[in-house]
Amino acid sequence: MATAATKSFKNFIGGEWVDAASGETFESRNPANGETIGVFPRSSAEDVDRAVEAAKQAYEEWRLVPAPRRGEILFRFGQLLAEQKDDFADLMAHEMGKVLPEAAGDVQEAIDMSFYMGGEGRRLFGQTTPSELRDKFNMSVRMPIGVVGVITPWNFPIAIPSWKIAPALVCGNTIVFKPATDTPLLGERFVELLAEAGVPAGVVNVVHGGGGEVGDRLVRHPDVPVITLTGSRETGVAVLRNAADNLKHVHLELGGKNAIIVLEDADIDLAVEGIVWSAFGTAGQRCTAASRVIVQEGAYEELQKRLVAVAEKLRLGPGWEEGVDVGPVINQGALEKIHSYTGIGKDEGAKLLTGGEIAGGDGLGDGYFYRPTIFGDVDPGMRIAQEEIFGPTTALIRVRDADEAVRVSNGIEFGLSSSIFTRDVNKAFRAMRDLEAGITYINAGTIGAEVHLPFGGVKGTGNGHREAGQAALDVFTEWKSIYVDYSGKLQKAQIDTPS
Ligand code: UN1
Repeated sequence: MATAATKSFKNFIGGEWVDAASGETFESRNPANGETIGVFPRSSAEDVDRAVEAAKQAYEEWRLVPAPRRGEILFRFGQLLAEQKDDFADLMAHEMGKVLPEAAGDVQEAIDMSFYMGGEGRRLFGQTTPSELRDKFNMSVRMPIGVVGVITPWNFPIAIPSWKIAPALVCGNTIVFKPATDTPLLGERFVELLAEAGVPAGVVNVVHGGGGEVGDRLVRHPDVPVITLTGSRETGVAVLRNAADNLKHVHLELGGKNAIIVLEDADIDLAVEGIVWSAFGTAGQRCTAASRVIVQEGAYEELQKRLVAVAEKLRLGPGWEEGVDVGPVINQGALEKIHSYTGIGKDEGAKLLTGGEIAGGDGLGDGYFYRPTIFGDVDPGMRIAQEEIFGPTTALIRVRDADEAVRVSNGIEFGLSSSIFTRDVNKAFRAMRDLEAGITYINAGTIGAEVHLPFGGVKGTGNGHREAGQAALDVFTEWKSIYVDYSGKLQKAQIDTPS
């Protein structure tokens, strides 16, 4: 419960901290113990409209700031974030629940992205090309687009906002940012630090509140030409539909049902480590989590045995405590959903090898803790092998050979991350070619993307765009082709043919 001492926070619009027009609020709670982290404005369309207006006005000046200067602000931001890395990680362990080393990794990813995109300020390369006519110069340049609506999830509450906001800013756009309602304080701190780094008033605005009000208004607002969303497939489809009337650019990063393949020739100890890290890290709440493990029959029994033994040793607890391996899941709804999949798996006839229960007692208090859960003898078509659970649950599937493994890995609606453990270079290269996913790891789990490579997926994971890497620039810019004729004559392309 909120007490008199609970701190209240505001929206950030046009450089001012303001309440929601309605005066309504919501609370952010610590998922490990239920304590209130803060009270935030429950905003509505009116607040979004004000923020969009502020961002639209700020755009006229920001787009003219030289890109290297915009990049320098990102360098400063990265520096400030590095100095405050421990504080941010600690807050993340409390507000979102992930364990401290992973929380520090989340912050590090944002530092990396800020430096990477800061450097982009001196690149933003276009092309120069010859003209087919004499005394004429051709080039293409990247242009900013305008106000970007940024809608982010709670599972990477600092990294993912940086993936969207850093490239959008260096390209010259302005932002209206809606952080997840489960992690609003991290969103607010992120923006506070951007302002401290020198981002001018109105260039980045924060509007707290739910997807139904704030998100939906952003998606439909005629003055927000770009929407970038990381969320569920269902939300992504709705966003795409609702943004269609305004022909918006929509960048979507949606679900995953990622698999690790383990072939008989693999280093089994290494594979077990990779599976544990990918399936149970962040309590399985990553788009890139390994929620399926596809094992060649000769390695199946051994791998299952070792995996279960390691999983049972994992320590659950609050993310900020030393020695904890798995923190809580984000909220009651998530806990119930994860647990319902345990029931579904059992009903489908899969064998529950370990876990499958809500964990309590022993210092776990009122937190939302779920035991690392492994199902064996899973059929590739079962719901637990097809649907995104977003929790610490993984499914072991037995296959005959590498070809069947790749077929099973591909046999889902998503296509984000994929992995294969093998010592056979031919099989590894075939998997690199044939796995239907935006990301493939060889002899590593399904998580661990780095900021300078494109991040995203094929099939139901997205709509063809990528964030991070150079690919992110395509989301936040439009190409302009420029023809400069210095001949002093009217030269007609395709018609005049100079010798
Ligand atoms: C996500 O799960 O939404 O590769 C992002 C990884 C992290 C990013 C995950 N660097 O798992």
